[in-house]
Amino acid sequence: MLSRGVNHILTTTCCLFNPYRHFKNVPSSFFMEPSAPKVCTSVPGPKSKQLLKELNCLQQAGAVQFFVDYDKSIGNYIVDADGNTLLDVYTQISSSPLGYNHPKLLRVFKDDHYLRSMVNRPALGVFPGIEWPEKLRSVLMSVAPDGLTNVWTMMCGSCSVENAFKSVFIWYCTKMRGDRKEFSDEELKSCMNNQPPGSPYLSMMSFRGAFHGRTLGSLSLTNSKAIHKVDFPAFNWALADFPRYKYPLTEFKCENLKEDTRCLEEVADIIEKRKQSCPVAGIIVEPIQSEGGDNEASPEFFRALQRICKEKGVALVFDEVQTGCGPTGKMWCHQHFSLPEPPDLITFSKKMLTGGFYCKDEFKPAQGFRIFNTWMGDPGKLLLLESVLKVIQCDRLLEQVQRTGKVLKCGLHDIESEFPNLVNSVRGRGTFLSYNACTPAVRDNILFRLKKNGVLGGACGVNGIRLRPALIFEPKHACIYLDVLRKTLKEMQ
Ligand code: PSZ
Repeated sequence: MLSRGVNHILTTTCCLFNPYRHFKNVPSSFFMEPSAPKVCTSVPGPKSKQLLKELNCLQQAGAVQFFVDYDKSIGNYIVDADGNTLLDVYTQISSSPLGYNHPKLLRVFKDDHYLRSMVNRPALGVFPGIEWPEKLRSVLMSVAPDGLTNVWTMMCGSCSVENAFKSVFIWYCTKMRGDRKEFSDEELKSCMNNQPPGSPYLSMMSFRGAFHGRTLGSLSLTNSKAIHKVDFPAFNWALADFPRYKYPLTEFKCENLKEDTRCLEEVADIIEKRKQSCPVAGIIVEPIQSEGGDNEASPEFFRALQRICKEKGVALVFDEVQTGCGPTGKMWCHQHFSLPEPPDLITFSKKMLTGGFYCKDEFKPAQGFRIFNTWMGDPGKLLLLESVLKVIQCDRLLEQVQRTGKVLKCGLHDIESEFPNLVNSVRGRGTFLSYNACTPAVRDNILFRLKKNGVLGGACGVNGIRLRPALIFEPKHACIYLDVLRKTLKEMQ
């Protein structure tokens, strides 16, 4: 007799070999997902531990949690090397839009033409394929925020952020030059020695607790954890406080409003103070600070921030690498803020599968090669995104995110009132939700026990636990998460 666990793995595997068997305008539950998590060994189990030994011989693999069987993982369930099946609410650090082995995505490269686009990888900045402008229009521009008429593709989130702020500096310097269209000899000469005026004293501003990437430029904007930054030279760029709210929001309206004002005053202050020495050319902000602890700020905060940027002639970049592509219930999180006008630039990656950024026309440099690298993204990723966007639309996934998010948030509020000694401060939008544990140690213990009980979750900030399910997470998955969390917290009481 096969165990139930093995049986279901067999069922899911059979489904993988013929993934379109049940696919005709049916929503995501057609996946033949398992009906519940199943944990049969410790996680990591013996096979993962053996693989970890092998990997550690080749690199420092201290961050690896376990090894994954990507053939057997399906929908919202990740299957590890030891056959454990976990409900995945972390989804590759929030970067899987449709879960594992979605039939529509498996089909993309069965098309020979699409396969060739992937195999013959172009240097997109110099030799784009004949369909590239049309693909950018029909895929990326179909979900572009209003008013952002330009788009660039890039390899990853950090690379998108780097090139977005390079665009900001080009924009700022062009403005400063006024009618002079050419670079001066002095500028061209001094930049070759990393000196002004060619390498100008200019600053980006980011917020305490922000995460914008790990490449050397973006790392100067990142401020979530010292371990990310220590040992690396950094730009002396500007940092302001990001609001830290008290929860529940309805009880602390006054305090939180004061917090908004305090942070906004600091932003305006810093811009003024730096004006002579190292002017702020742009501000970059996450609509919800993610790695730094899922810190949210009010729509009023963001509207006021945009007003300050306008008044001071500073560009505003929204970093939607983690919040973009639907998890908050809208395509872009900043669309919750009713901004009077679009942000100047928006960076994306993760669920969008390709990195890149949108920007207003005025951020397009006058010359070629100024925003450039070899691959400038990957057309194959855009072809996958094309299918992702179709599924989001056909399966009405943004509505599903809103529905599932309500079930989740409501359930989390119930749980925080049942276990006030363990968890608090439930927050977020859509299924982009989180809560705090009472201490960092309790947070780590909750995540460890959640895994033992079949749920793969993620940490953020000092004591935060975040939910980052795929867009195909349904209310029934929310109920499984809530049941497992409740069981876990009962064990800890
Ligand atoms: O530890 C890490 O390097 C992590 S864990 C999660 C991320 C990075 N997120 C990446 C990220 C992000 O959340 C935001 C808002 N902006 C930029 C980035 C950088 O993206 P990648 O990792 O693709 O370079």
